[in-house]
Amino acid sequence: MKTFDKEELLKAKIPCDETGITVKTGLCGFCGDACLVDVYCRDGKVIKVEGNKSQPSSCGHVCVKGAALKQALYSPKRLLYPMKRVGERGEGKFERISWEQAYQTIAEKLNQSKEQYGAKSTLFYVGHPKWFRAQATDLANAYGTPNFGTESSTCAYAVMMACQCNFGRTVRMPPADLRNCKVLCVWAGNPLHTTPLTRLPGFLKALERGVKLIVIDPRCTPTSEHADIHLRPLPGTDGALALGMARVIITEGLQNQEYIDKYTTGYEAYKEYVMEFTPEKVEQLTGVPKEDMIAAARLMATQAPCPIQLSASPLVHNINGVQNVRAITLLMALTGSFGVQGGSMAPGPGRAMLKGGMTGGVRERVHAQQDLSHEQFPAWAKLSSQEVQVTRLADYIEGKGDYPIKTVLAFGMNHHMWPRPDRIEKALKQLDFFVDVDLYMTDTCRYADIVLPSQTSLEREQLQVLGMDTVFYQGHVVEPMGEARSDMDILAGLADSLGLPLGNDPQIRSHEDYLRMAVSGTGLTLEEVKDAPEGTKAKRTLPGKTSEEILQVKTPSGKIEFVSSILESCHKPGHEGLPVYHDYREQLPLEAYPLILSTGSRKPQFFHSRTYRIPWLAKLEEYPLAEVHPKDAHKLGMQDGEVVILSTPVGSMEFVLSENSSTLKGTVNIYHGAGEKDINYLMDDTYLDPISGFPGFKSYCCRLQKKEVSHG
Ligand SMILES: Nc1nc2c(c(=O)[nH]1)N[C@H]1C(S)=C(S)[C@@H](COP(=O)(O)OP(=O)(O)OC[C@H]3O[C@@H](n4cnc5c(=O)[nH]c(N)nc54)[C@H](O)[C@@H]3O)O[C@H]1N2
Ligand SMILES: Nc1nc2c(c(=O)[nH]1)N[C@H]1C(S)=C(S)[C@@H](COP(=O)(O)OP(=O)(O)OC[C@H]3O[C@@H](n4cnc5c(=O)[nH]c(N)nc54)[C@H](O)[C@@H]3O)O[C@H]1N2
Ligand code: SF4
Ligand SMILES: [Mo]
Repeated sequence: MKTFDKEELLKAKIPCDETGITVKTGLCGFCGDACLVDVYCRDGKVIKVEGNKSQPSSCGHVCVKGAALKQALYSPKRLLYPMKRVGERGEGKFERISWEQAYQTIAEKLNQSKEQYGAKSTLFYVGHPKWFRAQATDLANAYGTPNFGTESSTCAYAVMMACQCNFGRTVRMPPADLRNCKVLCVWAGNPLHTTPLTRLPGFLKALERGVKLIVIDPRCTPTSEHADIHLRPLPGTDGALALGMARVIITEGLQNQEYIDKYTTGYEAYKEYVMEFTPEKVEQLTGVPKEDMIAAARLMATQAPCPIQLSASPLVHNINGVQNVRAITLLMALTGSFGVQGGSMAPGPGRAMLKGGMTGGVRERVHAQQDLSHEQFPAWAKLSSQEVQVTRLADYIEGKGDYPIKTVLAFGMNHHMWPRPDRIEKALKQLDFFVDVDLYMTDTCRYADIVLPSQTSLEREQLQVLGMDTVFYQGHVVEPMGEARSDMDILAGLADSLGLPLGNDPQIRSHEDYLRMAVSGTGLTLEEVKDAPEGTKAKRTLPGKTSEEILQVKTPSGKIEFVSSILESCHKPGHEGLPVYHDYREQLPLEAYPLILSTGSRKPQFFHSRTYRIPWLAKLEEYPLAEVHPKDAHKLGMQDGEVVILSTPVGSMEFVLSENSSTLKGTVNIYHGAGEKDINYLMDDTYLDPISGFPGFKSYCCRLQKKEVSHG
């Protein structure tokens, strides 16, 4: 057998005594999936990251972003020390300070701001990192402001609002019973790219079982390739499609009348309304051939229960988003697919849960009715998880709300996530005081007065429930870089310097207190989970639920509501009780901007703004491409790779044209978050769903023009 010398072993990164390379199990924190990964370390540094074979769901794989964790960890843009701004806002000139100085200054400024303008003029904000939202809400409460907001102002909550209108307060995003369904409908989701390791295995197993698959997506994706029926509506017309399918089901007598009679209310009004959506009208509105729509409706109803799997964002990135998602999910009421085995929100055993939850939703906010979005978005106030809707951030800072925001304390704020980052940049310059806590010196940090360095998932201790009831503890895989601290330690430090409590039972004074509190939900102690590197079986799980329990829904009427009493009680335009279809195109200047612009459909290698700063990943697509169907490109006389000018009613920017036959004709697809090249600079920040306040990211309008080449 050939033997290898040390150099060869090192080059191949082989873990053994000779190389000193060890493999530790870590949690990748790049996206929300938190997969287990094998982290190869040498001399205390990460040298490579691979998939972990013990995790059943990932089968030992890691996605492209997880594989680049090393570069994320050691990026030269990492924040290593607390810093204070010494240049102009936005200029990016900072000077190192100590943690004590930072805490002291922040406490002084926050107290000053409270005295001068009142507590509510301070906004607390948490971006994508979600695990400490509850404690951030606690701090906002203790300080006295109702203005606590998060990245969920454009993600997930609008879907939850729609589901809560239909199925009651506790139903957020009903999961599909992939183990038992005979037919599955994936409506606007691409799990093969977006939740590759958590959702994908269940999805693929369902396909192996022979489940019939309906995919509803304007584009062709790896997910739609598995579909028995793939409907390709024009973006944002899904409400009309769903109502049309409902009409087919009802006119053909395929609805589950027994279920409807027993568990729902408002059916007669709904039945009357959907009759407007004839197959011809629906084809004309959506572009979906009527025969295909009818076939999908029949499959859904005859093979019911049929769970409809939703994702957090594409459908609600539309100005009729909440109503469209209501129309879609009500198909599950019509077919008796909600709350039953093989449908969605199926009965089943309980699972282990860490205490404290993901969102601030577990916390009531102080003076909630005084938050800045209460008046404009009453349904958001009634249904969302106790937050202020912050999409109008620029307006709020500029004083266009009831009162101006003067101070912002943010964790992971990325102002590129909203429409018109340019307006937000201008507004951030007007703040009295701004703190941002991040892993990197981001574009947003450059506007802050103080920036604080936070730790990545590999640097901090973490807990995760694997499968149904295995609690996994990850210690520090590597020592924290520079003086970076865990967000929880930072929150606790801020609370201390402000003399405010963080939580009631128990008070949290450190990251470790937080871990102790979180693990207590599983009946285990921190010591017990620390002693078991492979994970520990929970001693406590949530109680399982029966179908009858699930179907005692918590709407005001106690039934599944075809006519939403919560929306009706808002007495506002667009808040109809029925899932009314309003066509967004009526609001757009389509003559001048005839192409439908859809932004932000996910790519496996990108995660919003953050992957653009990681060389391995950024290189895969250096500038966001404007993807169009080849036939559209030819019509416009444009070619793949050509630099073109894309204009919307807001402005123009250059993009590289990409001919892509998976794009629906008449549409342009662009990814978002790319710093100066961010498509959000061209999105209108008043183009919002009146119910949720979500921007119409997935269905706006644009035109493409050739770039004049100068021949000088
Ligand atoms: N790699 C990667 N994964 C991610 C993210 C990421 O940035 N990168 N982001 C995470 C986040 S924050 C989210 S919210 C999720 C999103 O997760 P997904 O929803 O699964 O992903 P998207 O690509 O946004 O949208 C899925 C599909 O919806 C289609 N779609 C767009 N508009 C419409 C429409 O109007 N109607 C219909 N029927 N379909 C439409 C798109 O063509 C796309 O193929 O992904 C999460 N996972
Ligand atoms: N045009 C368009 N715009 C969109 C979308 C779209 O589809 N199209 N999608 C929207 C959706 S669904 C979403 S979810 C948002 C996503 O928007 P964001 O969540 O704001 O996007 P990220 O780029 O992930 O930025 C999060 C920031 O948090 C920092 N961060 C990461 N981990 C930590 C941590 O542990 N602690 C701290 N303190 N900071 C951390 C990152 O470095 C980054 O600066 O974008 C929205 N914007
Ligand atoms: S899907 Fe990829 S980026 Fe997300 S946690 Fe898993 S390995 Fe990390
Ligand atoms: Mo999202």
